[in-house]
Amino acid sequence: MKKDSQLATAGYEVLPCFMPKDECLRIIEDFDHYFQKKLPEDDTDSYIVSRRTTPNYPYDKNVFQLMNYHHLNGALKDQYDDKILSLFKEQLGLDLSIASYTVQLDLADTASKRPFHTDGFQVNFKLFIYLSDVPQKEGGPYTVIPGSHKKYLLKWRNLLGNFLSGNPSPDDMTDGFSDDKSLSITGDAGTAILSCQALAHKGWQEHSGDRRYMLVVYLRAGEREGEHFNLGREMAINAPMQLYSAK
Ligand SMILES: O=C(O)CCC(=O)C(=O)O
Ligand SMILES: [Fe+2]
Repeated sequence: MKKDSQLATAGYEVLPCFMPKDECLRIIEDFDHYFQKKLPEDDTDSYIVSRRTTPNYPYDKNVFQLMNYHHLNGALKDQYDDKILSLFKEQLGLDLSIASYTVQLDLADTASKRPFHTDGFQVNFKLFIYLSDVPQKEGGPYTVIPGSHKKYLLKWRNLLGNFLSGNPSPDDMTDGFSDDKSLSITGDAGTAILSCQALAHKGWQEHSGDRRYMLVVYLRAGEREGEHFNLGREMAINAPMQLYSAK
């Protein structure tokens, strides 16, 4: 594993102008169609996850995520798979595979954003691409504590604390990880963020401005290529949701 790249040392890297703005807009329109008018057909293996009515889960009530979007947009993998995998290979020396392209919508929310957390306890990676402009903190930018992927001791302390307090979200990182050490990554539509999900990270909690759309690309180890991806399927909505009018 390479040790000196920005992604390896800081845990994230920002690449402006990664996706053309017209393509970002097309994906937003696509999302809005599936979300508001006609859900993806079951046989596409694409579905929209919402935690709005999930019992005993207090977070992210205004987040909606279209999973396996690459099954609905055939061009995406051809255009981006190699580009994304070679970026991670250059930065980390790792052979990864792409598990899923997903589209995430965050409506404004200042009450239920998930706090700092890691995505599980294994090292894994995501690529985020803002599809709408996120020019300031009111837009709910992706927020990280640079270098925190290496704070092993502190992370174990959080794990233990969550266990002892019975926190149903065991990878929350609320102890010792604070906003004053964080960086909120603002950027225009098309900005990509390569991210190690062992970082303490979250969407900024004072999201009072425009809704935020982003593409979230899930990566995993190269040898897991082709494994079925069904994250959150049990929380899939079963009817379109008319929550806003188009832009
Ligand atoms: O919405 C965000 O900015 C954070 C999303 C997140 O925590 C994740 O994708 O793992
Ligand atoms: Fe996360």
